[in-house]
Amino acid sequence: DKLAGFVDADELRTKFALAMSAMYRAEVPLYGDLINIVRAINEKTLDEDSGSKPKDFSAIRTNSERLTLERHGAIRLGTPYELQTVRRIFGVLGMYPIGYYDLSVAGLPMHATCFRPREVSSLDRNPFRVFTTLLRPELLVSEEARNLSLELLGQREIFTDKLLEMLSTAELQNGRLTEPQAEVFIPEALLTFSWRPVAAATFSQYNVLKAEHPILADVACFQGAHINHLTPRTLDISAAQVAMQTAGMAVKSRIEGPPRRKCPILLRQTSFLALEESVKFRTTDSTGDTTNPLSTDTSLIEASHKARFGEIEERGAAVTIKGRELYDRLLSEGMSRAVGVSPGQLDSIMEERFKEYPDDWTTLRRERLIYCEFQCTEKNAQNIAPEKKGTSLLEQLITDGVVEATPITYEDFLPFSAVGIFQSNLQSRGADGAALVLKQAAPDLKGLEDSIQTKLMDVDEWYGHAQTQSLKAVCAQLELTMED
Ligand code: OOG
Ligand code: NI
Repeated sequence: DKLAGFVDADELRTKFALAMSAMYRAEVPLYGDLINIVRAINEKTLDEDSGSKPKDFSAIRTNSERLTLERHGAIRLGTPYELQTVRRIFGVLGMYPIGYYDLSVAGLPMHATCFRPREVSSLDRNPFRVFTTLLRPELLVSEEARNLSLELLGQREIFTDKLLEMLSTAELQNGRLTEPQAEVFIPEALLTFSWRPVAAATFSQYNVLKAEHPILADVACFQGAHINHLTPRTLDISAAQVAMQTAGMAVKSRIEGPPRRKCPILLRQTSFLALEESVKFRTTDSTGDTTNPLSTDTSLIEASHKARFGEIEERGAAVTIKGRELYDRLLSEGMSRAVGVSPGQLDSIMEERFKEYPDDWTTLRRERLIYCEFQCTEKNAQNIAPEKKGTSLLEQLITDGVVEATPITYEDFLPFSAVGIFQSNLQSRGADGAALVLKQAAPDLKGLEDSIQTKLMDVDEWYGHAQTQSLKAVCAQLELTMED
């Protein structure tokens, strides 16, 4: 729906993502190196693909234009107000909250959602997504840490006045901005997610929170919600992992997600470890002048903070609820057999365990383990015969070459992988070496929906809908009813 005079949301998202990528490259130069590694591997993989591989066994591919742009980032927010405002920012970019991720199972006082485009056509143009975490202060046992976090978060303002003005303007214009307005909006929005060299907290406040859990210090002590990684998508993560090691990066010891397969499913991820970045802290607290956190800039001290890292991902097919249950079961069986083993041994255990997970597209589809998009081919259905025993009409049409099935790409995240990424990048233990104990470890979808003030779209409904829409189109074209 192009409106005269307004910038298309897909276009604006691409501009924003490119600007964010340029910003992150300047802030974390290793990210630039990572992009180069991934680009080289993707080009090589696409070249090899243009050879002759049996279709049934080729991995999930995507058009190279989308691939070059494709990134996901992650931010950690402190309050419902911050989350609501971030929702408004991403809304202008055509990104909406999808999915609920509980991180309390791993001892993190947080839960998350993902902002991304909802339309397949928008995903194809630019699938930029942001994994967005919100602090759950109510889970913190330490009253001191909870109160201090809330005090710091209550004082900070991570959005500029100009940005808030642009958001109101967009909302009065049906969520759209004109070209000149967009030119103001993008840098102002970007500032929210940039690295601020001066912390909002004093050094002693920072240390109190860090001693409780490093994630608290990261969420509550800064003047912005710095983007903590920006991830390109690779077509061959195993090759990219080796290339990262060869380039001398401090790479995480193993790839998260399913083991290497012929038919990739879900998401495989790895990262280089967080860097020590220099940051200045005030030494006196802000009780004197709370409106200007820099009012005592004569007493800044230099220290460092570790939060930002680099990550790569390889995306596979989206799995159904049944497929996900099988994935979760095999993963947890593998993990329970892997206590105290090396990363290499863990990989072998997982590969062994996952032999139970079918690894060809036809079986995956027939057993309804993956979601597919269906399409009519050029070939006409001669006469659609009544079903042969044991095969559905749909499978028969696929066998006859009338209908083609393509696995739908997984566009979301995995909570266990996210936790693995979190943990490899923060010391997950407090200063005294004890793990952070939460008041309770349980998901709170309603709590996150109340905080964000909107419903989160259900991930399975989204894939189910995409599959059903494609089936409806096939039926209409072949003049069948869905019951057939
Ligand atoms: C988010 C980590 C999760 C992923 O790709 O699973 C994530 C964070 O560290 O803030 O980005
Ligand atoms: Ni990530």
